[in-house]
Amino acid sequence: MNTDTIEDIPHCLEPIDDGDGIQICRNDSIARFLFKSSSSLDMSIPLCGQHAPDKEREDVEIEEQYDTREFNIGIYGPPNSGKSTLANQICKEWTGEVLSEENSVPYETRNLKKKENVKIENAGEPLTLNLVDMPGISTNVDGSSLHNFEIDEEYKRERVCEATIGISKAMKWLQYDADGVIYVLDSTKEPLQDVNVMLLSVIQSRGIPVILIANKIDKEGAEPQRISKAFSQNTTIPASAKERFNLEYIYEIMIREFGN
Ligand SMILES: Nc1nc2c(ncn2[C@@H]2O[C@H](COP(=O)(O)OP(=O)(O)O)[C@@H](O)[C@H]2O)c(=O)[nH]1
Ligand SMILES: [Mg+2]
Repeated sequence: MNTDTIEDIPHCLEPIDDGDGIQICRNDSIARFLFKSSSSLDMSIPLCGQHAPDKEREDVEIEEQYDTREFNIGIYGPPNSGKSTLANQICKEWTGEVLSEENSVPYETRNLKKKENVKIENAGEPLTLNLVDMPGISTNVDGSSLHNFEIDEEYKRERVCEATIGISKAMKWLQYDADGVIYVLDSTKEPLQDVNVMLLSVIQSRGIPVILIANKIDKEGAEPQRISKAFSQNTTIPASAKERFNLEYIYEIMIREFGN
């Protein structure tokens, strides 16, 4: 491959001058791919007429970025399954702060809520992650689920509209940013809904590790085994985010599934 000129570099590599006149590449994943393939690619040829980057130094930089990289974990699931409650429990325990509003009125979380640099630990094993609480994913965001709540019609329309935009952002995040997914379901509800089957298939087809949480097992009528049976290819953890039941086990599995 001839890399004498800037035109020969794939446009997605975005070479940036680091101040020393050395061109570095800010796109980690592509850089990692290129370094892994460096036996056939020469990355040290000058760009834009500047002097060649020091290959050894660049290797160290990329390696450091890789080692300290945080994992983007999205909390997905249908509305009201307890995503925000779980996100808040995790954040409260490890950062001392909450992340989202919890509410029995659907579509309370209508935008992505992100907490960066959450350091969790289990049995001496640490994991640093960016935790993102997602809006509830639903195929029919039409306000019908808000009928039983006393909400002003105008605000209802606004809430539904914002929820729809939030869902499209959450789907985009899944496509481009997610390194792992915590999928929260309400154990008192039938898990084999179109939206769950579709989303879990999408997640699986992208090779994103996923943990299923069979939430609300403190409630009468909870049947967490329905969830593990319906999605038997995934790890399912029965839990109660509200009562903090099984959180330690959730941390253990997060480190196992998302670590390294
Ligand atoms: N009984 C019970 N209620 C829960 C549990 N987790 C969440 N909830 C309640 O379910 C409602 C929706 O929770 P929220 O976290 O806002 O759901 P989200 O829409 O998925 O983010 C709230 O009233 C929560 O208090 C749980 O484990 N057990
Ligand atoms: Mg929420």
